[in-house]
Amino acid sequence: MKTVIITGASSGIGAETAVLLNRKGYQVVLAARRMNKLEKIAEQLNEHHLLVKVDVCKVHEVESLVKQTIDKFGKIDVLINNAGLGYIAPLAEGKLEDWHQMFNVNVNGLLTCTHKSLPYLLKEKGTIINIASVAAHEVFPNTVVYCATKHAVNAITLGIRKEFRDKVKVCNISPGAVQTEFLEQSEESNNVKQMRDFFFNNETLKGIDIAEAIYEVLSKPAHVAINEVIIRPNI
Ligand code: NJP
Repeated sequence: MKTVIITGASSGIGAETAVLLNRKGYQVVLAARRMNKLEKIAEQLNEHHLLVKVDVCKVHEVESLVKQTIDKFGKIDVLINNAGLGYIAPLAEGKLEDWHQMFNVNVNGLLTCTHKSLPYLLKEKGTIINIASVAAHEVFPNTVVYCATKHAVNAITLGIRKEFRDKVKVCNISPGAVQTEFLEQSEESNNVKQMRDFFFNNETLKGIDIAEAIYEVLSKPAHVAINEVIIRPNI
C-alpha cells in the first residue's frame, strides 16, 4: 500500500483528496492544525489512516509528522503540499502580518514539509504534488502577495523536476475557483463579496474535482510524469 501525507487535510481540497485516496487504497496521513475537523473527516476513512496535528510553519511539528508517518507506515510515497491560504485585499490595505503569514504557510511551510520528507520520498522514487494555483501563472489585483507565493511554488516545482528528474516525480496542480473555506480567512469587503459570489456560483469547481485530478496524476505508470495541471471552471 502506498503512503501519502496530505497537509491542510482538515477542509476543502485536502479533505476531499484524503477521502478519495483512502477509498482508492492509499494509507493516508492527514495533517492540519484543527484536530476536531480531522477527526470528523476520519469517520469517512478505513483503518489505514493517521491524523497528525501540525502547523506547517513549525519545523519541529513537521519533523514529528514525518516521524509519526514512518513509525506507523514505514515509508512515504507521496507528499501533497496543500496547506495554504490567501488574504484578499488591495496592496494599499494589506496587513504586513497577513503578507508574512501567506509566505510562511504557502512557501516556507511547503519547503519544510518537502525538506523533511525528501529523504523518504527518494527511497521510494515517490511523488510530490504541490497545490499551486492559476495565481502561479497570472497576477490578479487584490491578491498580489498570494500570487507571489504561488509563483514561488511554481519555481520550486520546476526546480525539483530539474534536480531530481528520475528520482522523484513532481507536479503542480493549479486550480481556478474551488468551493472551499478559502475565502473565510479574509475580512469581509466588497472584493471578498464579489469573489464569493463568483466562487459559489454552481458552475465553479468542487474539492472532489481537484482530488480526482490528483488521483489521475498518481495513477500514471512509472515512466510517465505529469508535471503541470491547470484546472479551471468551464465558464
Ligand atoms: O482552502 P481551505 P482550500 N499549518 O481553507 C490548512 C489552494 N487553492 O482547500 O490548519 C497547517 O478549505 C487548513 O487547516 P487548519 C490554496 O492556496 C485554492 O481551497 O486546520 N495547515 C486547511 O485544511 C491552498 O494551497 C483555491 O486550519 C494549515 C487548508 O490549509 C489549497 O488550494 C484556488 C495552515 C486550507 O483549506 C487548499 O486550499 C487555488 C498551517 N499553518 C488554489 N494554514 C480555491 N479554493 O479556489 C492553513 O487556485 N492550513
